[in-house]
Amino acid sequence: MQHFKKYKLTSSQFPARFHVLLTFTQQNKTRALHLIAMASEEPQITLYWLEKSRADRVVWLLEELNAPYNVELFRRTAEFLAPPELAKIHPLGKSPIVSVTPPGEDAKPIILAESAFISTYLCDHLPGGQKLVPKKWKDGMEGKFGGETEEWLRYEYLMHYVEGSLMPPLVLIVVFSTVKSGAPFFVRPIVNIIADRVLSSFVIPTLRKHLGYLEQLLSTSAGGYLCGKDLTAADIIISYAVIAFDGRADQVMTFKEGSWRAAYPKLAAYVDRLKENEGYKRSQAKIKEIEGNDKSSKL
Ligand SMILES: N[C@@H](CCC(=O)N[C@@H](CS)C(=O)NCC(=O)O)C(=O)O
Repeated sequence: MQHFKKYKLTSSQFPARFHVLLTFTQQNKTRALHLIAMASEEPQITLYWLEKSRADRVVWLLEELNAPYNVELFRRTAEFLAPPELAKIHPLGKSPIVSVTPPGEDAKPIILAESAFISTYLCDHLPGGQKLVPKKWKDGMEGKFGGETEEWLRYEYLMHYVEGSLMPPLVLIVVFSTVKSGAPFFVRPIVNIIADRVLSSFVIPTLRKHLGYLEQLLSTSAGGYLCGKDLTAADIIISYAVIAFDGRADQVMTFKEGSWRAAYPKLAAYVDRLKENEGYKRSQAKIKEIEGNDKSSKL
């Protein structure tokens, strides 16, 4: 029996968002997508999206830029890991992964991993991508030490900071919570003592430093976003972390002000601002649509 899949393509080439629904067999998929790329003279962008993952950032980025893209859906395993099929796309098997096939008959797909690199590549190439990257040089200061704008310095820093510094303590909180709840009952008391000790002596204090630091960055920003008055790709990259934190902060930490929102009001307002963004809302609708697909692994 043949399995038919539906692919939805959106195109920024048209004044209004334009949707084409195509139905074809799984075997013909690669050839069909390739033909579409050639015919439209657009690159073929595929996002390998893992449920409940950082790949949501890339959905927002692509929606923000009104870019045409396809999604391949991967469900997590019972252990909450990525399924082994993802490692066929990139050896580390982590999401997000994006493949970009340039137009042209002999074009080979370029495989991109790491959220910040994916974002930089897409902003460099997609129409409108540069609106998400601050201007680098102050006028007349091109190429000089200290000639960079404050917005650009923040942007470049944040693109490294999110995965390099902010995500590790957040991931550790998830890991230790899972270890605590998943330990067999006869060792659970000892596991809880060890996990709580690591959390309270290292992870939570580190996270408090980050929260204070982000509050300070927002206090000194020239606008409502982390780099300044405009939304940048760095805000999109950090959104996954701060929005997820908003959802569980008061369960994992205590604050003398009563709640995390009371303790860090500027950061809380920033989280709300991100959620109000039209591109973010579109990405949430798209994620619902992706998640709603059958459990057979691919969209
Ligand atoms: N530094 C990478 C992190 C990628 C990553 O760790 N992704 C997680 C999902 S949030 C993943 O694929 N986890 C599944 C696994 O490791 O099995 C990035 O920024 O893209």
